[in-house]
Amino acid sequence: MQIGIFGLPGSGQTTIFNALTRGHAQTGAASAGQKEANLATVGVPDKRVEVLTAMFKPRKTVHAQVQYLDVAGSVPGAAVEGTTFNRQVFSKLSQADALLAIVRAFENDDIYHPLDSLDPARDLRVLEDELLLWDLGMVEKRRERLKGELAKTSAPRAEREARQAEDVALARIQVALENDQLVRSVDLTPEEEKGLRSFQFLSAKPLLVVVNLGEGQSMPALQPRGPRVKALGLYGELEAEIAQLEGDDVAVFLQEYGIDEPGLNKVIRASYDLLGVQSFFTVGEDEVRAWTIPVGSTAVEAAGAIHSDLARGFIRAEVVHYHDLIAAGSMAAARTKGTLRLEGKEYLVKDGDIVHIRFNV
Ligand SMILES: Nc1nc2c(ncn2[C@@H]2O[C@H](COP(=O)(O)OP(=O)(O)OP(=O)(O)O)[C@@H](O)[C@H]2O)c(=O)[nH]1
Ligand SMILES: [Mg+2]
Repeated sequence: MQIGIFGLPGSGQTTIFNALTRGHAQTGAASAGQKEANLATVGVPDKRVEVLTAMFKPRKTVHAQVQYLDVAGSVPGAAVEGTTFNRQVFSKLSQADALLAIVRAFENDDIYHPLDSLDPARDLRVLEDELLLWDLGMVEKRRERLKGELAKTSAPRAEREARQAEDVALARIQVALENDQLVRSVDLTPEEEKGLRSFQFLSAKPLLVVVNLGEGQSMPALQPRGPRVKALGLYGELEAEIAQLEGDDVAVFLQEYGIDEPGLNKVIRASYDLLGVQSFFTVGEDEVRAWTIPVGSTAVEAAGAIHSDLARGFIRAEVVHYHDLIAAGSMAAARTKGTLRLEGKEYLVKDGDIVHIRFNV
């Protein structure tokens, strides 16, 4: 799972990237205009994985993984002009599963704001417009080419029909974009969505808006557009400091500043929600491991996330929920209580299920 961070220059994107990844990427003037993106893979923090590790004492513990991508700040209007620089930035974002927009609220006269004033709601509109204009450019280009292709009457019928269907869907998207709506807001059939997936529309991706707050500031009002969007506030600079601390120091620091939990936990939770994914666990002497699957996945789909052989040769899944295992105290006790039970292929896996696949290939 990859989350692409973007924002206006100097909004604190790299500061928050560091907070989320415990990284040391260069921030501030020294990094301004840098074309190289920062990329880091981190384990998804999950207390349940720690508790299971203490219980099973495995040789190895593997957290679910999330990758953060931090690109250089986007200059407003650049998506329209399509400068090479911005094209590089936005095409990097196309690979991400979800986007994280950083909006500046912190005050600091020494740090340049490209729009000359602090206005988080406006900045979010500007960023959404950038995504929208990028997508509109792609739609226009593709429809222009389709026009030529549709004019060719010699093409096989099935091919012409597929192109016509594509053009119909793209026309709907174009109307939405021209009316300031994001691709996320357009109702597409599952087939249309599949057909258009290769465009990797930026405004189709779930969006998490993080307002970078200065000390003592509270969350400003925002009006994010469309569905599959969430907003939360983080004290970027503080969070980047917290991320460099170890052990007990973290709790002390958080308490001192009245922060209930590290920002990286909040961001992960919100991202999982937006992406519609959840975690299940596998446990044993060898390995305790967290896996990420879409909400609504069946037992056989969960097996497939582990290995295709497990899905192919699926017999049964032994399942116990994390809470039931903790309540029982051990696998054996959970079995006696009946909370560890056998489930079939169609069982809907829940967040926090501990799953053991019985299979035969
Ligand atoms: N006061 C204050 N300053 C911050 C905060 N977050 C970032 N800064 C400062 O703002 C400057 C820019 O931060 P960066 O994280 O480099 O910003 P960026 O968005 O990555 O900038 P570009 O990559 O150049 O677009 C740095 O000097 C940071 O120390 C914050 O929450 N409060
Ligand atoms: Mg940066």
